[in-house]
Amino acid sequence: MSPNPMLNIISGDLELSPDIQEYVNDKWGLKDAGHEYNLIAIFGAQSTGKSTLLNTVFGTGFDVMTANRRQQTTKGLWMTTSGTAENTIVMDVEGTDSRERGEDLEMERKSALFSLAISQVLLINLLETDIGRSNASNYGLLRTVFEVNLGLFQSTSAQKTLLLFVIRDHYGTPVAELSKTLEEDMNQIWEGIRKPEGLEDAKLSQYFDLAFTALPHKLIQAAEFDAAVEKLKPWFSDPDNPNYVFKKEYRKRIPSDGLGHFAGEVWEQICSNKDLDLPTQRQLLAKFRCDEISRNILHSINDEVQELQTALEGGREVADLADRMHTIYQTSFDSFCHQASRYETSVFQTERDVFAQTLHGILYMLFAAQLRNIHRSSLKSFTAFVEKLNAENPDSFSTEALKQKEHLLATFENSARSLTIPGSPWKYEEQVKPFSADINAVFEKLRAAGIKNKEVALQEEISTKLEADLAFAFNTIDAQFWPGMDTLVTEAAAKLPEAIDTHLKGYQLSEDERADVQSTLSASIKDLITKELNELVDASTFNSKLRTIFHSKFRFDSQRRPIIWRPGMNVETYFDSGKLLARNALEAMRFIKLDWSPLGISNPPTPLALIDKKLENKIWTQFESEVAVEFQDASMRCDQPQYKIPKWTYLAIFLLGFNELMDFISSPGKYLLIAVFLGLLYVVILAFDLQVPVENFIYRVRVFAGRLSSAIVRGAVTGTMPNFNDVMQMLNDNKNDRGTAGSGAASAGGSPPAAGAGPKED
Ligand SMILES: Nc1nc2c(ncn2[C@@H]2O[C@H](COP(=O)(O)OP(=O)(O)O)[C@@H](O)[C@H]2O)c(=O)[nH]1
Ligand SMILES: [Mg+2]
Repeated sequence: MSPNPMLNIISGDLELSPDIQEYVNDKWGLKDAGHEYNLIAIFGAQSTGKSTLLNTVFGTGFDVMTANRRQQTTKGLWMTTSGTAENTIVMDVEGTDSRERGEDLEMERKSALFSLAISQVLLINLLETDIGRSNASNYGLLRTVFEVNLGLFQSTSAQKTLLLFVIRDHYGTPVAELSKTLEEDMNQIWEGIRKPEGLEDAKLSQYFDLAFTALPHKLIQAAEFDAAVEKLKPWFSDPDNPNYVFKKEYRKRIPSDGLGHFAGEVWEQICSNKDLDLPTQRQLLAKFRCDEISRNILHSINDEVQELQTALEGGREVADLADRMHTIYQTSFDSFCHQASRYETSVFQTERDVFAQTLHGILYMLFAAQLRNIHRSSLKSFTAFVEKLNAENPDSFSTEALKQKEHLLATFENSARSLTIPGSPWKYEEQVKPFSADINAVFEKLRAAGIKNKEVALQEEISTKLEADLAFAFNTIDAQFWPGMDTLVTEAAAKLPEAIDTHLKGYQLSEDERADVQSTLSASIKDLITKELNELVDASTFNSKLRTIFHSKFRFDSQRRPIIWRPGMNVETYFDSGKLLARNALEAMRFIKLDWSPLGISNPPTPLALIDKKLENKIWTQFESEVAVEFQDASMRCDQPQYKIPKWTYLAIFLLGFNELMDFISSPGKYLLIAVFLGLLYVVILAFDLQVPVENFIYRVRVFAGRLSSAIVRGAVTGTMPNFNDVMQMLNDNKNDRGTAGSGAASAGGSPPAAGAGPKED
């Protein structure tokens, strides 16, 4: 079997190899060994068969000086693992009295320090012949070992190292006797060394255990040598062997995955001639390794965390996030504890807490992002849900919306709770609070909107009904008008509570809200009635209303039969009573005389003016001028005497008109032109809106023609035909008629007619 790879961990130029940890981890397979590995180093004079011994016992491949190469073979410190003993690192140390380095005690001291800092067992290789010779180079080396050991471990006397003396070229003298001599020599050296303050009385046995073995000369007694080596091997490989050297108490408590760093730090301390204090070094190592382990674990979870982060930044809720977060946390935390707990407990415990906090910090971003997404999507879905309720199912608004709200709140709280890493400082309740506030705000906002919608719909419904009722009520304006309007108000008010209950039952209104809706609707009823009343008394509308009222007396009799004006009828009586009614109606509409109290609205201190003086004048003047014409028309009919046209009149008309008839038959084109001219005239009248003046003109012509024809007919009957003076008189009368109409119009700008002042009262 070929030996395991070897590493020159410290070169002949005292450079430390940067590859130690790589060799430990990969080449020697000790990465996960933790504390379960052994480390042994050998000391002794040059060319005393140290490398040969290690190779024979441990199956290593250290260089051995041959007859051809009589110079120093092993430069610096070499390390490898045993092929025979499990998890055992073997270190071959350069000889100390080599020709090249001569008396380089500094190198000896550094090697001793380094070996003691990391090894459990030091093999002290010496020839039998050297024992008892206090000037032997080995003894000097051991003095160095003892001194530096005191510096290294002064504060931890419990830390022991085993010194296993291998007596080479053993021949004759019993090992026990040699051991005794060696032990005495060691104690003597111990007594002789300078001890730090406070450790003056320290004993060698507090720091070192001593063990002894002997080997015959390899070349001279080859078979005996081989047999002795075979017996020695189990000392290093069999824990059950009574001489087993790698006892736990000798361990330097450097986990295998920290050996490289530790060796580096120790070597740097040694080379810079600083005090090397192993407990401090161990703490530094622990800190270093905890950081490194933490970094590695965090690096290993980085991809997954990034992936989750990206998904969450996309606004999506990650379904199995809670499970994945818990797994990431637990696996990382366990892995940290597993690796880091091998190092100094106090450092480990502190670093474990720091690591947990780091994990909390990383996972908190996921926790917060997930909750932010749930928050957003829940609000969105809740808004849609509640808007749909408003639109499609308002009758069960509160029940359904509250149910959904509770459901979303519970889901959010569950998510927040399940995402919380136990032991983390996160307060999931603090995430629930703003969500709860937001969802409540959405609920309140959409509920208010729903109520407003319903209120508007209800208002429209009430308006439609009320407008119809008002249109009916406005038909008659008499003494019953305002009492009738009061009834309307009372009825509308009485229906409100039930209407509100029916329309808004889904919103479960509070008393205050109900009162608000009711007062809004009451106000809208008042506004509508007021508006309609104002429209009613608008000059043009109200004028026709007044005429209708006037006509109820002037055109219809008490049985509502149309009146036919006949001579001898008293037009003034009809006219005056109609005008009085109209006048009363106008008077009645001066102010709004309504009791709003059924609507919960107190009446204003002064009556609400509907018609001011100016409007009243305008309405009345227009009304009077219009009914004046009707009065004249009716009067004229009643003034006309009854007559019959005698039969001969028709014959006379035929005879007198014969020429015209003939003229028409002979040249119809002339008459056609006249017809076209008349047609054009009509179009012009229409186009320039001249109907009223033309009608007035025609009316006057008709009145004049009526008078004239009456006079002619009367003349034909009485035999006194009207003369020129009579006709002039008639034209004058006609002018006076126009004067009457003109004075009516003139009074529009002046003082209004007082009640009953216009028409003559009966
Ligand atoms: N006297 C003696 N020489 C040995 C023994 N084993 C090996 N040698 C020889 O000593 C020389 C140096 O051996 P090496 O192992 O390189 O010694 P190192 O310098 O102490 O490592 C070689 O020529 C070996 O053959 C032994 O048990 N006794
Ligand atoms: Mg050697």
